[in-house]
Amino acid sequence: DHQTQTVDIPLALDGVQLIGGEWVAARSGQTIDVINPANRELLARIPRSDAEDVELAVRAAEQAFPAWRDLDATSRANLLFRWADLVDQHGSDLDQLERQEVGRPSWGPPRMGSQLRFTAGQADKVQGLSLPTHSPDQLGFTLREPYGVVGAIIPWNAPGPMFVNEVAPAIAAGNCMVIKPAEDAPLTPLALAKLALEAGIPPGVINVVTGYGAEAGSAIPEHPRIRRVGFTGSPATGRLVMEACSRNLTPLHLELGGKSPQVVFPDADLDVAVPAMTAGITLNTGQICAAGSRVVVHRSIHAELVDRLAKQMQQVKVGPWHRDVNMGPLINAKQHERVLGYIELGRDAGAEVVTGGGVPQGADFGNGFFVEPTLFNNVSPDMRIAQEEIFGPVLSIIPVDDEDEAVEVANGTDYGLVASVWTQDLGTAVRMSRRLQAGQVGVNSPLGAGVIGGPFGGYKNSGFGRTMGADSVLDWTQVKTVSMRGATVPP
Ligand code: TXE
Repeated sequence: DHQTQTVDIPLALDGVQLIGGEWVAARSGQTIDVINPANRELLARIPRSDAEDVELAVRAAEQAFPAWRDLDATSRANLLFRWADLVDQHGSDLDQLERQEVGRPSWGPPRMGSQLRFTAGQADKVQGLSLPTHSPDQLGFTLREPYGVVGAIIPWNAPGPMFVNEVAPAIAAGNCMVIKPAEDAPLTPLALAKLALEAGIPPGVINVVTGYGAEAGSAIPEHPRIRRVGFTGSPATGRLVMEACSRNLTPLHLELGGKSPQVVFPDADLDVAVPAMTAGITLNTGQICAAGSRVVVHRSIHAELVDRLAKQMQQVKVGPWHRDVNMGPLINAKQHERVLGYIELGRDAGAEVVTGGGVPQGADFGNGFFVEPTLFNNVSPDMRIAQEEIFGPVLSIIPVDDEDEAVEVANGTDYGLVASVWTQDLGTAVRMSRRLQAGQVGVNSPLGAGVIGGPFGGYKNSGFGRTMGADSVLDWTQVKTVSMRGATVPP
C-alpha cells in the first residue's frame, strides 16, 4: 500500500551537510526529519544547523575563494558544463528525489541541466568596458569582479531548480556560496551539491548548510562577511532577510511570490486556455510562485468559462507521488491548514465554491496533506482570497466589463510576478503586454514559461532583481573602474 511505496533514493544523504567539501553533521548534533508529504513517511534526517555551522561554512568558502576567483574563466565554465552533464545523467534519480520530498508527480526529465548549461556559457563572457580618458597617456577600463563569499536561502516548492538558479550564476562569476535549502525539501539540493563535487568543482566553492530558517537561515544575511544575498520565499521572511542585510549594507535580490492574473478576453480560444489555466493552478499543487491564481474574465464569456474550468478541474487526478496522477499533496501541515483556512475565508466572504473546497477522502490519501482543486466564482477583487498568495490549488474567478477594468483588477494587488493574457487579437495582446505590471507576461501562454534565458523576477512586492537571464552572472559581480598611466613621464 501507499505506506510502503518509498523507493530507493541513491543520491540521498542522511544526517550530513556539505561544508568545505566534507559531509558533516551539525555542531549541535541535532537533526530534523524530512518526510514525504503524501504519507508522512520518513525520507531522511538532515543536520539542524545554526549560526555556528554557518560560520564554519563561511570560513570554508573564504579559504576556497582565492583559487576559485583566479581559476581562468574557461576552466570554471568547463566545470559547470561537467556538472550539467552529471545532472542530466542522474536526471531520473533527481526527479524521483524531488518528487518524494515535495510530493509531486513526475514532470518528465528535469530542465536543470539546460539552465546550468545556459549559465555555464556566461562564465567566460564576463566582460568590462574600455573607457575614454582625459589624456592620451592614460587607459581607462572596467573590471567585473566577484564579491567573495555570497549566500542564498531557497524555498521548498522547487528545490532543485531554485538551487541551480542561485548557485550556478554566483559561482560562475567566481564567488563561493553558502546556501540554506528549506527544511522541508533539502535533499535535492544536497544531491546537486554532491554532483557538483563529483564534477570537480572544488571543495568550499559550494557549501550547503541545512536547518530551520530562524536558526540557520537568519545567520546568512546577518553574517558580516557574506557580501551578497539571494532569497526566494514569503514576503514576511523576505522583509526579515532585507532588514538583516540592511544592517550589514549587504546587497540582495528577493523573489517573494505572486497573485498572478489570467486575463481572458471574449475572443480567447478556450480550448487552449482552459486546460492551460487549470494546469497553471494545479501544477505542484499550486505551490508555484508563478501560479495563475486569479482569472479575470470578460462578463460575456464568464458563465461559459466557469462551467468549462469546473469540468477541467474535476478531471485533475489527485494522489500520492508514485501513482499516475496530476497533482500531489501540499508540502506540510502548516501549508495544509493555511490553504484550508483561505478556502474558509473565501466562503465566509461570500464567494461561491464551484468545485472542490475540501480534503479528498479515500485510502489513497492516507494521512497526506491533500486538498481538492478548488474553484471560486464571483470573487470580488478586494477579498483576501483575491489579494493574498494562497500557495495551493485555489483559483478565483473575477468577472469584469471591459479592458480598463481588467487591467485595474489584474494590477490591483501588491504582487507583480507573472500575468497572462488570453486573446486572439494582436492589438489587445500588444496593449496588455505593456499595461500589465508584472516581471513576466505570457500571451496565450501560462506561467510565462517556455522562454530560454528569460530574466525571472517581480514588480512591486514580488521582489526585485532577476534570475535566470543573460545578466544573471553579471549580477553576482561588482564593477571596478581602473585608470592606468605609465610610471615615467612620457617623452
Ligand atoms: O516561507 P518562508 P514558508 C510563500 C507562500 C507560502 C508562504 C509561507 O505564499 O504559503 O510563503 O511559506 C527560510 N531568516 N512562499 O513559511 O518562511 C526557510 O527556512 C532566514 C512563496 O515556507 O519564506 C526557507 O528556506 N531565512 C515562495 C525559506 O526561508 C528564513 C516560496 C522560505 O521560507 C527565516 C515559498 C528567517 N527568519 C513560500 N525564516 C516563492 N516566492 O515562490 C524562514 N527562512
